[in-house]
Amino acid sequence: MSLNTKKKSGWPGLIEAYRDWLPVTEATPIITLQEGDTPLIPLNAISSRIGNGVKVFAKYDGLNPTGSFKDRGMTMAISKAKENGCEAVICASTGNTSASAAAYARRAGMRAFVLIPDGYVAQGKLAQALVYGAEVLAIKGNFDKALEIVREIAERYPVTLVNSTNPFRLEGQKTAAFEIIEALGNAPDWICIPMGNAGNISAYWMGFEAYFKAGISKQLPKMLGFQAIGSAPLVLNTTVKEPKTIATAIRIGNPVNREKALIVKEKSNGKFLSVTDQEIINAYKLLGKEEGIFCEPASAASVAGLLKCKNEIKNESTIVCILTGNGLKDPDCAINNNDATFFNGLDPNIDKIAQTMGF
Ligand code: AN7
Repeated sequence: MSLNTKKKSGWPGLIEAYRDWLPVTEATPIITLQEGDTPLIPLNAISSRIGNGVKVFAKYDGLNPTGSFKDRGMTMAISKAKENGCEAVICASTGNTSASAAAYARRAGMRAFVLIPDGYVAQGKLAQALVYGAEVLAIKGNFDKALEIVREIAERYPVTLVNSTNPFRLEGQKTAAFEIIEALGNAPDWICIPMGNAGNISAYWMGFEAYFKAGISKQLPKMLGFQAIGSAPLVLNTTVKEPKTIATAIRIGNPVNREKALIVKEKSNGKFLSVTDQEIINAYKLLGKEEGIFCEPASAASVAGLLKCKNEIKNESTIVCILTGNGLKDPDCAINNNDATFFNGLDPNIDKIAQTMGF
């Protein structure tokens, strides 16, 4: 037997992999769970629905260590916090940031305080925060209120804020753009991405601009950002007081990276659009049933948005949809939104089971 060299091995995590592109030094302690290096998966069923030689891919960032893209930012934010001697971090979260902050902070030996909107965080994410040892503070109020509070607390007390207002978060997250360019040999024509606080769309653009300026890619993508219709402050160009959507991850009414996102839209000649919860669920089911990819509802907004823009796609385009989080994060949504055939309470009898199977 010889060594299987096709096996992915030796990936050191994204800070080591992209050290030259990140604000770290030899003095920075690297807190990593070997995040990054996520697959770019061809979406064959969705590509053929669009036709005209269009190639659609999913950047499946739900395969990061805590199941979302937040790990890319958190390895940076926590490493820098550790370098600065910080002993506690805090964030407001719709769920994924809290899971990621808890994992990385605890790994670094820090306390992790997370403020969440009581009752609006998906079960898997809450489970993670608890198991990773976060100190969970659930408030009667939404994400926007929670963010207001943590910003104030981080000003007054010795805790570091690790929401996407922390510049190191976006630095880490920009590496996903590098990976896409490396996989495709160039930047794609379009990026389709869900938006909440709009940190991620801003981070992707930083990554695409950096590789473009360095001559590594020959073009910049058009950035298409999608929000749920009941929670679409960036589409409506306003603040939404009571955001509503099944995609709790992006249930955000007052995005902190609004200005950055508007610049990305303008510079990339992009677009912000909203999708309905039904369109999100349709895309979520389609990804599951026809592509074998289980993402969380917020992530499916990228594919829902792409399908909505179907008629504007140029022939032979290459498009990447960002699947930001893993479907296992939100089991309730999965159980309540699927087209599966599910017979329960069956007698353990071979003939009856075969009959039920239609034989
Ligand atoms: C799966 O965890 O804001 O536009 O507190 O979890 O960068 O905010 C999550 C956001 C998209 C939106 N997809 O990203 C949080 C949080 C998933 C997410 C977004 C989030 P941004």
